[in-house]
Amino acid sequence: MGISERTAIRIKRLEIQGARNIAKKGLEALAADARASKARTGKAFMKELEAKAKKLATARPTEPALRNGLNIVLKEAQMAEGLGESQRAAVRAAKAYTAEMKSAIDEIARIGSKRIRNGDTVMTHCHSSSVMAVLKKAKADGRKFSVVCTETRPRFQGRMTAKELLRAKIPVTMIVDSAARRFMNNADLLLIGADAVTSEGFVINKIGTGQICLAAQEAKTMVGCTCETFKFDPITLAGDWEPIEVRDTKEIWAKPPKGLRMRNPAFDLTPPDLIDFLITEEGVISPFEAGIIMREKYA
Ligand code: RUB
Repeated sequence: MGISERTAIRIKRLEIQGARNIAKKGLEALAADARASKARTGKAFMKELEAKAKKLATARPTEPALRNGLNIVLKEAQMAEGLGESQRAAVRAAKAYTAEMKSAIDEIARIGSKRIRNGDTVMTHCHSSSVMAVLKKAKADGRKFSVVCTETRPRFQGRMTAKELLRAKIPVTMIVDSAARRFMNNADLLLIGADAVTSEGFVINKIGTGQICLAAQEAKTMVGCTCETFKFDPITLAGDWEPIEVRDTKEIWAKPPKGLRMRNPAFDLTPPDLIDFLITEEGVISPFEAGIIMREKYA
């Protein structure tokens, strides 16, 4: 078993979490396997690379940041002439994509920090590395604010958020997911991450995001979504639905009573009219502009 297969298992088991982290680790794994490949011909190498990319891409279906990166690597390797050049092209493309991801999050932090004002209460859901980057940059920029984070059932990613904020010395209060509406009246900004954005501007993020955004609309609290443009999913432009991962119901209740039916979707869709702005590395935009950027980026 290669590094890609092992990484796919770790992604599936949620040992690697968050869209950005999943994409980064997935591409690093594919690059390592490409470098170490024992294939003897360019054709055999491509077959091997495609199979590994498929394992990674299907580990969690709602992850266009990973899928887009894998597609670029495959395309670059395919276009190169001969085995050695193909291997090098795959490694180069994976490195370039992860470097682009790094500069995108730095830019999002720089831009997003300005949306946090002194005295703000910022609410967040789940654990998003780009939301974390914005909050830490706002703190570094001298802003004083506090955060309310949901615990994020069933896997409690909110605990990762809380721990990271405590380490960064940003005041944080944790609430249960169902208390979000209760606390929304006192929030100035709801800041969420994204796993995917569709061509119509729907944001797909951790389950529960949609109802928290509804609570924000009711309370007239601004909603911002930190989102690198490589999370824009071109398959939606071509008409496909963004697939929503459905996880094992044991995450909800490990030993349920016999006969109980449960459902455990990992993500939900929030319509663009519930989101005031997307903070991308290209600037603050309306979610309704996602389709235009997607067309430019992936045409
Ligand atoms: C994580 C989640 C995050 C997004 C964005 O879900 O929904 O909000 O992935 O994260 P899971 P980032 O824990 O199921 O992977 O900004 O780090 O890409």
